[in-house]
Amino acid sequence: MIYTEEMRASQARVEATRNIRLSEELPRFTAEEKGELLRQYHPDYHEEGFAVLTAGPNKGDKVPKELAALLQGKSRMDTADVDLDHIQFETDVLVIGGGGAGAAAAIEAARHGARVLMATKLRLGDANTGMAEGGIQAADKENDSPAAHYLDAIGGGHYKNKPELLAELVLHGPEAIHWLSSLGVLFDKDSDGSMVTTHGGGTSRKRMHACGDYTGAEIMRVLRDEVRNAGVDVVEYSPAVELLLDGEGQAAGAVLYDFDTHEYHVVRAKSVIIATGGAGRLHYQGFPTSNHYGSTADGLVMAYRAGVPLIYADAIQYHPTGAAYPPQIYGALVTEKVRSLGAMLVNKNGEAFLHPLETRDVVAAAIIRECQERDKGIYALHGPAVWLDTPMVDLINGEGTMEKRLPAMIHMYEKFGIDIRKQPILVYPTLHYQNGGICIGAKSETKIPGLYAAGEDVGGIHGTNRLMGNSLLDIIVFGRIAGMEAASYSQTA
Ligand code: MEZ
Repeated sequence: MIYTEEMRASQARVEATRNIRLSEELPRFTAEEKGELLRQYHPDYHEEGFAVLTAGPNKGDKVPKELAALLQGKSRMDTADVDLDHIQFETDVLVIGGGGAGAAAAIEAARHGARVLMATKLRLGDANTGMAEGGIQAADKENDSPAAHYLDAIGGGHYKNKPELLAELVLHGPEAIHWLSSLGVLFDKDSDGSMVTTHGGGTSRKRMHACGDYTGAEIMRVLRDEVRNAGVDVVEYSPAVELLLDGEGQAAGAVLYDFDTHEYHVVRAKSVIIATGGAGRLHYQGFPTSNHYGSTADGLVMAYRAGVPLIYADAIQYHPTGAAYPPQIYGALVTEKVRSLGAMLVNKNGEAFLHPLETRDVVAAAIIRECQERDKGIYALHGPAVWLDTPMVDLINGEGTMEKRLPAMIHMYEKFGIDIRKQPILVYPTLHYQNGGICIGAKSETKIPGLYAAGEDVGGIHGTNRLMGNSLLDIIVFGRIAGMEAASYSQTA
């Protein structure tokens, strides 16, 4: 690894801060200071990155300009090439998207007696779910409760969360962990067999359940198998490009575009679930992203074009710690779990400038302020960055903790000759999550009869700022609900 002189000097200063312990004594912001930080430094507040929608159900709303162009652009379906009367697939439930939410939905729909077809843009399991690292939240410990989980999430979400969706999320948390365990997900356990749980940013209790730092990959591994076991038909490399409605305005299927043959396929379905994930690969405002290649807002666009409103489509989450060096992994996720295990964010002068478990929007804004305004960032080839003091994890929790709890991250850096157990790493916010999305009700239903949505493409559950681990939870909770509801709708349609 090549360090500039400045980086070497900074590293020495970081080492000098190691006697600081993660405690309440670290800088915490007051509510007023947080408000000011978010107003001035949060990337969402760069007005020039947004455009006002001039048509559709959210006419007049401001959304990222890249998204506005897609929502109002022309259809990706060339109508001249599509014969809607030529039906290639007929099914009860069509699930669009092969990530965690789509898989959970497909499994439940099949278990509830429906014929299920899943259409995926890439392969089954190619999705943000598999890239999720740090954990899944659920209030299933004695000192915790869904009510405490609710209060944390609604505070973190700036009280913008839709209460009925958040209630559904937290109440089903323990059941979601149980469901995943019953399918074979191997969560970390203590020697007495109880699940290990940790804190995340903005959580008042330790309720993060994890599988090392590859929680999403482990969940996706199990869900992928279960989709196959449940007898779901999977059509890969075939993104849906347009929804079909019948004469009464009810969901009736979708048109797929086959990447292999470049043909359109018409799917007729009695109910449809959109689970296409986020939009990080649109790289709003030129930000790097932690997201999967498939995350290009497909579901949002299809739903909007069919007349379904979006909620908080302007609320984007920047994960505070994207890798800022080396360039090969620029923007990749450095899990919040590192901070929950005690690592601190440290500026050029070796100062820990905030409590590392403030909520994500506050931490991201504080890093940007450190770099831009206070000139305490470190130049890291693509731009400024701050240190994340990873060796602190072993120092606080005992040698070997990193190997046990963060194996994937050690591996990611090892490839570039960096040993994160010995060297701090450089981080900067990365585009991570779409807080807003398709409007749904507590049964995952949209305003179009027979059309459901689940996962990162929906909005309202997390308000305008999601807490760590609540997304892996929502894909399971609302994916399963969508699957059951769509199956039962298809039986009446
Ligand atoms: O929920 C997330 O986004 C998450 C767990 C990310 C992480 O830092 O690991």
